[in-house]
Amino acid sequence: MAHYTGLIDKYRDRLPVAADTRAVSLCEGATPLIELRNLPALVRKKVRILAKFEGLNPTGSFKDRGMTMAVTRAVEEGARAIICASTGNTSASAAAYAARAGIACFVLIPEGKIALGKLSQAMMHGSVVIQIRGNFDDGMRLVQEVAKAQPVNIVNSINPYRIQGQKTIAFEVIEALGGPPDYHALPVGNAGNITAHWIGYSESAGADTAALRLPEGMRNYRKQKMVERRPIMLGYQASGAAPIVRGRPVENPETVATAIRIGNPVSWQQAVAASRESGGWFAECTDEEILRVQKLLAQTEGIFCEPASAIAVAGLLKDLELGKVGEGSTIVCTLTGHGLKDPDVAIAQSAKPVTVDAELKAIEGVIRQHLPKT
Ligand code: AN7
Repeated sequence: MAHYTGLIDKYRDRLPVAADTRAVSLCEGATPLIELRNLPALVRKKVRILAKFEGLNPTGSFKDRGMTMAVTRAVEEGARAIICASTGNTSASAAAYAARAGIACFVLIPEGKIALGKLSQAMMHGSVVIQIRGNFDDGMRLVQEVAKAQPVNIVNSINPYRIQGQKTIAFEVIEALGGPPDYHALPVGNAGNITAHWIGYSESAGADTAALRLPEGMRNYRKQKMVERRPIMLGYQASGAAPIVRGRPVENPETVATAIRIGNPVSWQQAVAASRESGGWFAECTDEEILRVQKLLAQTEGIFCEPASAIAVAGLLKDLELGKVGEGSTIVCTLTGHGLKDPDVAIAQSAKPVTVDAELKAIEGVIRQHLPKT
């Protein structure tokens, strides 16, 4: 078997790159699809839930799928620098791929509102980190303004190459399952990812979609029908940052899931089109629900995702309980980012370490106290 060299090389004929385009890649993609073993029984539902664990990408989130495309194209176009606004993961990914490509990277982040792991990545990869006294939506607006006058290439998901790279997640799910799932659940922040998922599924089904906004000159990769149908898309937002659920922008979004602390998503219309065409819906989860399920996944399945990612499963469990998703279904949940991204939130909600003297007796005491009863 050939050595895996990343999603551009693998899906070259389904992506807007030339046969000889040299990919800027960190071998992103090919993430595992992990069947949940314990959670369905725990909630007493006869369903098959699979986690597409995007936290296992090179920088720990799904953003690498879009970033390999965006940076590859930026380099081809001769860009000297890229720029993005970010709640954290886009900045981490942009910083890494810019380093790989040997170009400069500027990231705008909301001061004090990005997870520590993500900040450490943007800094360590040598990007210029600009903290703004404002939120992601302010940053997004500023990036678009500044790119009009400065020689910087925007790598947020308004860059169509980002969406093209991210659509490959649907290709991988179809390959792994031998077809689409019945439902696909994921978090919705700036709404690029749900749009990309739907484009990937639509292309695989040989179907058209209004979610696809093609810039001039870009091919439509809708091909021969490889699968018969598309899944129902379930998009979940945090209650304090749920503009699409509410039907209006949220001026001051707030949630513990800082990755999706977004009040006015750029791909709002495309996401609504995707959801409608699929027969799906948007719903919300509270911070408490998000954190409860993040911990549940970590402690019953061994899967440590970040809070924003856990909302895919939290929302699904609610919709299972409501009977909106029926028993017998197969559901894929995209776990968008790794739990290590946000150590503060993880530590704050976990049992504290016990400190004892370095003596056998003390250790035995702790073991006796915590050993499961036979
Ligand atoms: C873990 O990094 O917007 O709906 O600037 O980091 O495509 O925005 C992150 C978004 C879900 C939402 N899960 O995806 C950013 C940023 C995680 C994320 C989302 C994000 P979109």
